[in-house]
Order: sequence, then C-alpha cells, then structure tokens
Amino acid sequence: MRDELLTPERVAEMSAASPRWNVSDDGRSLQRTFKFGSFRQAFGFMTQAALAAEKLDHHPEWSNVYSTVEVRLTTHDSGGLTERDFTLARAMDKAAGGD
Ligand code: HBI
Repeated sequence: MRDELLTPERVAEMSAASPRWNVSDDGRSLQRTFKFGSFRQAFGFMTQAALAAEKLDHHPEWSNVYSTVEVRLTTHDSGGLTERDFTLARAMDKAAGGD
C-alpha cells in the first residue's frame, strides 16, 4: 500500500509542530541531528528508535558517529513525505527524551 504524499501546505503545517526537524530543500525528507552526551546514550536512543520504527514499519536513514546520530526520514514507496515520516519523527523525539 502506497501512502499519500503530503501537500507542501500540509508539510509546512506538520513541520511547524515538529520544530526540531528540518524539511530538505526538495521537500521530500525530514532531517534532524541528535546529539547526546556519550556513545552509550546515542546507541540507547538508536535501540529505542529502531523498535519504534519496526512497530511502525517505517525505517530511518541514519548514521552514528560517537554521540551524534544523523537522521533522514522519507517514504521511499511514495517518493516523498507522508504522515508516517512525521509519526516516526515524533517517536524519535520521544525516544531522545528532553524536548
Ligand atoms: N521505511 N522510511 C521508509 N520508507 C518506506 O517506504 C518504507 C520503509 N520501511 C518499510 C517499507 N517501506 C516497506 O513497506 C517496503 O519496503 C516493502
């Protein structure tokens, strides 16, 4: 099942509600850099986020260097941003704790 792409208006609305995430210039993905105090914290976050991603059947493109995790979210099946990306973004914010 291919999810519906969000309109640019809806992307603007949704991203206003997830201010720590940046919409890429082409409007097709969300990006956020998470910084933690240690590799242990970063990897703990990744473990929690991975379980959330698996539940949602929606998976991040991400990389980790020591205590930094860079994340990019897009819906490959649809070729851009869908509700699922914002749902996973919120789940990742929650997994990171703090704000
Ligand atoms: N994760 N981010 C993202 N985007 C997808 O399109 C996607 C996914 N995880 C699983 C998935 N698609 C599957 O539905 C297909 O690869 C079969």
